[in-house]
Amino acid sequence: MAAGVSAAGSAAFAANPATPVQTPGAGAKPLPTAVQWKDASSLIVHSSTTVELKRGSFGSSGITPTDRLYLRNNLPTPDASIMAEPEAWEVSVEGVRKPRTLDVRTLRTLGVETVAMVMQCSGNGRAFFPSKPSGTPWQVGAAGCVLWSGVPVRAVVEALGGLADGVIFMTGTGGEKLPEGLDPKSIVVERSVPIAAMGDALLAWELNGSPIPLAHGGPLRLIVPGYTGVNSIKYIRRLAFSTRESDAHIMSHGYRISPPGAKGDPTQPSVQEMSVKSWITSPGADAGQVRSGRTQIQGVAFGGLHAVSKVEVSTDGGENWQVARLVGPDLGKYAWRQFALSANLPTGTHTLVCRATDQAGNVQPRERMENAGGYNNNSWADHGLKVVIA
Ligand SMILES: Nc1nc2c(c(=O)[nH]1)N[C@H]1C(S)=C(S)[C@@H](COP(=O)(O)O)O[C@H]1N2
Ligand SMILES: [Mo]
Repeated sequence: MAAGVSAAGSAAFAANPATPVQTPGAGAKPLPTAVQWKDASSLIVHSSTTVELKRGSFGSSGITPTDRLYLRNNLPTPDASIMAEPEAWEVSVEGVRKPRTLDVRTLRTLGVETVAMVMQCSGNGRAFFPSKPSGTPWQVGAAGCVLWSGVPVRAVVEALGGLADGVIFMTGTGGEKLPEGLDPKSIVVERSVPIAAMGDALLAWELNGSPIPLAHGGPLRLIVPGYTGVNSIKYIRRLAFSTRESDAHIMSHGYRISPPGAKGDPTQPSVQEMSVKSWITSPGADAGQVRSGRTQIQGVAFGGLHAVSKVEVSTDGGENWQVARLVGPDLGKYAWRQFALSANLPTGTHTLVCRATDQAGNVQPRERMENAGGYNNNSWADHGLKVVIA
C-alpha cells in the first residue's frame, strides 16, 4: 500500500538520466516578504526571488490560484510604494505615430480583454538537466495557467495613430529602480519580441480577477501569450516598437540557446515562444502515498502558441501509450488543458510519462534539447514520475 515516489530516475531512462529532485519539505525556507500571502504548504522556496509550485499542488480545475503561482524576479521586487496609486502608474509608448505617456486610468478607456494563459519560466525543468546548468533548479512548478485582464496592445497602438514605419519588434522595459553606478543596460529587465506577438498581447492590471499584486508585476504588466515568462514584463514603464532588438544584456546575452559549455551571445536563438509540453501532477507527486488499484492519472498540457490536440499517457516509461481525456473547459489556445486517464496500477514500480501533441502537429519530444542555460526543457522522459506501490 505505501509508496515511495521520485521523479523518473536513471534506471528508467538510461539515455536520459533525470537529476534527482529535492525532497519537498526538507530544509524549507520561509516565503519571501513580497509573497507572504502565498500558500506556503504548496510551494518550494528557492530564494527570496524564486518560488515554485509543488508538483502535486496544481489542482484539477485549470486555473492556478494566485496564491500558488510561482514567483521569479531577476531583480529585487520593487518597493510596495509603487502600488500606492495604481491608476496613476504611467507607461511611455514609443515607436507609434503619436508617442505618448499613458496612465492606467487612461488605458482603461481604450479597451479591455481577458486571456487565459500559461505563464512559464524559460528555465522550468532545468533541474532535470544532468549538466546542472547554473540558475534556479526549477522542477515543474515554475509555471501556472492564469487569467490576465487589461487593454489589448493593438488597441493602444491604434489610439496612438498606428505603428511607426519599419518596426519589427515590440520591446518592454521593467520599472525596477536600478542601483546607481552600474550600466543600466547590464541589469535592466528589457525584452524584445517579434511584432507578431503584439496581436494577442495585453497591458494588464488584473490577475485572476483581482488587481495584479506587486510580486506579479502590478500595477501594470505586459502580457505576451505563448511566450516564456521573461517576455511578460512586470511594472512596465516603457513599451517601444522598434526596428532593432533591445541591446540590454538580458536580451543580447541572457536567455539564449547556447551550445553546452558556451556563453550566451546575440547570434544564438533567443528563448521566446514556448513549445508543446505536459507533465503528470498526480498520483504520487511529492512523495505522496499511492494505493494499488484504480486511479486517475492527471496532469497539465499546453502548446505555447497552439492549442493542445491530444495527450497520451504511458504507465511503463513510454513502451505503451493510451490517449487521455481532456478535462474541464477549453480556455483558449494559450491556456493549458488538464488531462486524466483512468488506470489500474497494481503493486510494483510504474514509470508514468505523458506526451502532448498540439494543433500544429508538434509532438512533445522524448529528449530535451541540450543547452548551456538549461532552457526550454520539454522532454517527456525527463518529466516522468516513478511510482512505487508496495
Ligand atoms: N520587470 C520584470 N519583469 C519580469 C521579471 C523581472 O525580474 N522584472 N522576471 C521575468 C521572468 S524571468 C519570469 S519567469 C516572469 C515571472 O513572472 P511571475 O513571477 O509573475 O510568475 O516574469 C518576468 N518579467
Ligand atoms: Mo523566467
